[in-house]
Amino acid sequence: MTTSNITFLDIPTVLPVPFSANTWKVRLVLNYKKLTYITRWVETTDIASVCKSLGIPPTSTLPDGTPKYTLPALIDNTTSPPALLSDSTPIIEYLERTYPDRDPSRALCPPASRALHALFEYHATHSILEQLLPVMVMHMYDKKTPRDRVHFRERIEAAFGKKLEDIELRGKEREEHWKKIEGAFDLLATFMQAGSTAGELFTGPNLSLADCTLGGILLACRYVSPDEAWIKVLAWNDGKWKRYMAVLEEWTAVV
Ligand SMILES: N[C@@H](CCC(=O)N[C@@H](CS)C(=O)NCC(=O)O)C(=O)O
Repeated sequence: MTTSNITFLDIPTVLPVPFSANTWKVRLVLNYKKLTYITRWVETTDIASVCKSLGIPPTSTLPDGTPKYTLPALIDNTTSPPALLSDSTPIIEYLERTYPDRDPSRALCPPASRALHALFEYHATHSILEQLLPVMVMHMYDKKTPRDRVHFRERIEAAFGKKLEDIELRGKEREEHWKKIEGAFDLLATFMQAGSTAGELFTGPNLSLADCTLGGILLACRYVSPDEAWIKVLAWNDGKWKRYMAVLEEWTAVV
């Protein structure tokens, strides 16, 4: 049995791997830093009750004013009292502070880069991650555990005021939406090509917070929609994302 001081809370699926872009973002960091950790799998249905019982803080507030709990979350028992963390970027900043690399060129998010990373995060969330729902919602639903399917349907249908099947775009609307997403990837590829010095990643051969954000989104595409989203992404920008993912592969183990 593996013993570890770090417990990472992630969401199970019916696949052998998770598919949340936000949890992948942190898992990439745990693997990159070669930290020993165990995963506690928590179905979406149970996130609030499990986080409350463990003392993990909420990440935002629901429209009715009650606290909203999300994953990823992380417990580090190395310290006393243990560190109880939620929200992907603060978790990564904590790991960076607590387990810095001896080689400064391997820093994921030096404090001076915080504003730029926040700007990138905003862009990636709004122009890519949030845009995936209308072309991936049924793929997500199918890959959730049976219990989580019920919870997912209730939550998303309440938020959108329509059935999941009607959120999913079809025909011409779907193709136009994919073009919009492709445009966001084109923009990234253009900037990355202009800025690249050594390698496929944002800042050279080493991982940065921006790579974790983008990597999480790409892993979500690969696992949620291997027959549509991932095939499209691989074909875009002269194979840029295939090469990019080949570099990230080293940090994608699920333990
Ligand atoms: N700002 C949070 C967002 C995390 C988030 O939205 N997580 C989703 C899974 S990808 C979640 O836990 N959803 C549960 C729910 O909405 O009930 C982060 O970056 O960690």
